[in-house]
Amino acid sequence: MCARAAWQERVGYASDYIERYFNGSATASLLKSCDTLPYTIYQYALPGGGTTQVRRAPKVEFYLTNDAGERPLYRWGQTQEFWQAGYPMPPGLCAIAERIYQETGERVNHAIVIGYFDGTQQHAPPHKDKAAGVWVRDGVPTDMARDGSFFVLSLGDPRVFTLQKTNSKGPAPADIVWEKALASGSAFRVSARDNREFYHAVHPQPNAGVRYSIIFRTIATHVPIDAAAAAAANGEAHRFPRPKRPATLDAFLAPKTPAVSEAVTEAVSEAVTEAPTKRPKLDPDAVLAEVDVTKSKSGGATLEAVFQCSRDQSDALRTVGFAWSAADKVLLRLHPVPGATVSDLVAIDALRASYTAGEGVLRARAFLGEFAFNGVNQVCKGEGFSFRKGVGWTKAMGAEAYDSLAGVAGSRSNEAAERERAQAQKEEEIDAIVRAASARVDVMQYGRVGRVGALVYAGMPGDSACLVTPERRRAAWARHGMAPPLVA
Ligand SMILES: O=C(O)CCC(=O)C(=O)O
Repeated sequence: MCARAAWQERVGYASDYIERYFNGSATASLLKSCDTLPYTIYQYALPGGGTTQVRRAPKVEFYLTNDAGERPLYRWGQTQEFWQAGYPMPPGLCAIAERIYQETGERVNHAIVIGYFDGTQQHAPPHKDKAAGVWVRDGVPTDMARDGSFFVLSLGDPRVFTLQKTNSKGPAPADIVWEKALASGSAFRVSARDNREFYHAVHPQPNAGVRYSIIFRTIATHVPIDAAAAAAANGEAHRFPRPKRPATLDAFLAPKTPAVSEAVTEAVSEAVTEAPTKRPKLDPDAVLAEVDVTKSKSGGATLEAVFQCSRDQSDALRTVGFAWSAADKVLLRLHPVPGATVSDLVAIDALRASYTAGEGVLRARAFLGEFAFNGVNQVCKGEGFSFRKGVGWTKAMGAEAYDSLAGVAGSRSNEAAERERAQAQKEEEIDAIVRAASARVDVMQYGRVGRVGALVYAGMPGDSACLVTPERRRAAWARHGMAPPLVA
């Protein structure tokens, strides 16, 4: 984070607090976004066994996938049922992640938004974030990168954030390393060292108003996305019942006209803290017109597949319902229709079927957005399947019925043909490269040894420059597991 701001404070060994990280309008718009999110009550696995609901910190999780399309997994004690909770990071949060990178060099890939709706019910007991190198109970994973800071952005009514030497819920003054009511629009970077050395907490604060925090982290553990498990964890069954918005929050949502000195500070703040570079956001419609989209249709249900696109194009497509299938390395978007059948969805390869212990199981290949999930759910339910968290849509069926369903798998999918065409094209390109290299070696060889009989013989790169006989040539190519190309 920028080291020059006058309102910046050095904290602990190597942490920074910036009171005005966002200007007034950015703060108001972030606050508004946080105010409309679907907060989830996670289940926590108690150390001695059993679980409890984490009502003290309703959250919404967001992530950036890695190049393999896998999502970061940050385990802080939640039950496995919630490991897939969360959503791809929306553009507003991506822009903040980029800004953090520009300012600190840290590539954060994960953000949790926490809603503090009530001063006493919502709080964070003293703890350390689960980073490699932090002391944790046996068996607790440390998914955060060893040298990663975590970044706390605060919005709304300030809550006191405490860095403390012990994990006391009522720390003595001597235990407190630093304590501050974090201003709306502020950023607090807690360094890896300060996280290792100290505990941090947001203690209960009676009468505090609504506050949201957005905590960015760099997570080193990645797992493939499981669309069905994500839909279950994000589902209404776990929704935090939001209390009615208090009038105090409206005051934060409508930024006051700043006094003159405030306006000056704001202008400086904006100049100093403006995100230096933003990746251009592409228009998804324009991207759709540029890339090759393979469509598979059956009974009105359509599955669109995009095999090749740039990262920016992929980001744009994800905003319009495409999701990455890590297993098949393809971006997919499904449009189910109520009139479609389960067989249609299996035939276009939108759902994959398996059979265990007398039960047919259908799983989606990639994360289904809410709209597609509801459509598939309606179709499956209509044919007696029911959705089971972490598993997919299941139905008891005989082997014969299953075989007839599995028999249509992929029968209306154009993806396999497209994959074969792409593979053939790739092989043809490789052949062309080998032919060109071989011709080049021939030319060089011709210059060196002249013609031997009617043929010009090609060796392999790295072979010694001796006279190349047909035997030597064959042996050289064989060492690389290939036969020599014919040379006219
Ligand atoms: O919400 C905050 O300000 C802090 C939350 C926190 O300590 C955590 O999620 O680790």
